[in-house]
Amino acid sequence: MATRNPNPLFGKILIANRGEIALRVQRACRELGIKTVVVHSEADRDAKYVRLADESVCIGPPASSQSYLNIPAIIAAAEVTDAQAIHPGYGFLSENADFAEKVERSGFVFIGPRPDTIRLIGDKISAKAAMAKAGVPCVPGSEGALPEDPKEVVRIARAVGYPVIIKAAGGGGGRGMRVVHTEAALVSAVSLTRAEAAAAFGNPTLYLEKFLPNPRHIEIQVLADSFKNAVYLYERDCSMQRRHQKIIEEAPALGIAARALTRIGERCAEACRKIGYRGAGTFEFLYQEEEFFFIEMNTRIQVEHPVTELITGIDIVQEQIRVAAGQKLRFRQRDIVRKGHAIECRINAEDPYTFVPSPGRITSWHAPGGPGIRVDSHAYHNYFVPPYYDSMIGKVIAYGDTREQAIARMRIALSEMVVEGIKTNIPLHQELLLDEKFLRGGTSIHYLEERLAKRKLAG
Ligand code: MV4
Repeated sequence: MATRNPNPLFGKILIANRGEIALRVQRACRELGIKTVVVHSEADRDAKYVRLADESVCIGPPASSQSYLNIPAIIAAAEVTDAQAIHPGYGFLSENADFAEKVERSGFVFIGPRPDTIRLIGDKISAKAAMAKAGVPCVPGSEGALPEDPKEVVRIARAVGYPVIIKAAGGGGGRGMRVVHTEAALVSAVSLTRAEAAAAFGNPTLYLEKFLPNPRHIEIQVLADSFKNAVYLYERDCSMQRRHQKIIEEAPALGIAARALTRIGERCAEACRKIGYRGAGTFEFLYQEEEFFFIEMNTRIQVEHPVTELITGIDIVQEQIRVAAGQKLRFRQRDIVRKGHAIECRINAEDPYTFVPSPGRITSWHAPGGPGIRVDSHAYHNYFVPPYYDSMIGKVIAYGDTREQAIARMRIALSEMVVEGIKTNIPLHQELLLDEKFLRGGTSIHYLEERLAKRKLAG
């Protein structure tokens, strides 16, 4: 006979991730009175968050392909520990529809959308078609996949108007894209991108969009339950990025009219209802000249979720767990009030000038604190940053009544923070927190890279 589960949510959740998000999910579970199982690789065996969990299971060697991406090992760990649900965190298997399906077929709850939804959204062409149909404004472009016939492709690009961008249906997050400025360059660019897409994603399907030269990256956080209730938790500005890696995120986004935000937020929530979305999700938009253009959606919890948590007071990870357990959303749109300003700096173990990863032992660690400061990190004094994974070792999030106060608190926090033994990007953050254009706000997705190019010349 199965053991009785007195928790109306879940008795035990398995966390199929590592690092700061494994700790973050663990904290949400603990607050909800849910026991945790952490799976880990041999490289993460000694991490403190692994010890903090109620149970831990080593699922393989350091290489992700053999541990954090090892579906049979993760499902076996859930079976032997008698977990009821699996939280995938971000990255790794979090947006893998086959994983979600296997989790559910094995009798566990996948904390995320239904596998079919992940599949629909994972294909960028079907995602865009679904969102356009649901009334979300999209970047103008090809209707569906690009045909094989080069003449047809030329006709489509002409109708859209140059410059255009060729994207892979299986891509996303900046992989498998190519900008084309002239008709003369189009056909060879398409065949090149098609070959790359086939090799990288096992899917040669492409689509085409009007290329927006200087947009901001604004995303809308949504939450939905299994009863077609959906709300939006406002926006985040994630334009400060390098090579598709965000480094600073904030909410609210500066200079966007409240009416425009309400309109786009409502469109996103309505789209969730229409496609029967469940869980937390993020609609990614390019924002240019007062207009939002949908590009893709993420079906996972995101790294930058804390900025939204701080301005709304909603614990997004706890809500993910609640709706996965079949509960109704506990609030309606009008209950969600946004207050103040939050900024997140991602702390990476890397050289702040060359961006070369800097794994190794942290010989000294002091986390900042004080009013309005939140630190989400699994690192500690003597922690060894393994070389096998992403270089992010934590996030500092500053909250204030105003953007100026949040920035001031972030500056103080980073000046207090001590990380020795490895290099970090804290000096880069400190530079940006004094940058005139950043302080003015509303910089585009290209700003950081342009600024870094100038720094190189000056340095
Ligand atoms: C675009 C674009 C301009 N026009 N699509 C890059 C990541 C992927 N999510 C979509 N991306 C882009 N799509 C059109 N039609 C520019 C980018 C882009 C970008 C977008 C968001 C954040 C950073 C970026 C950096 C370079 C290019």
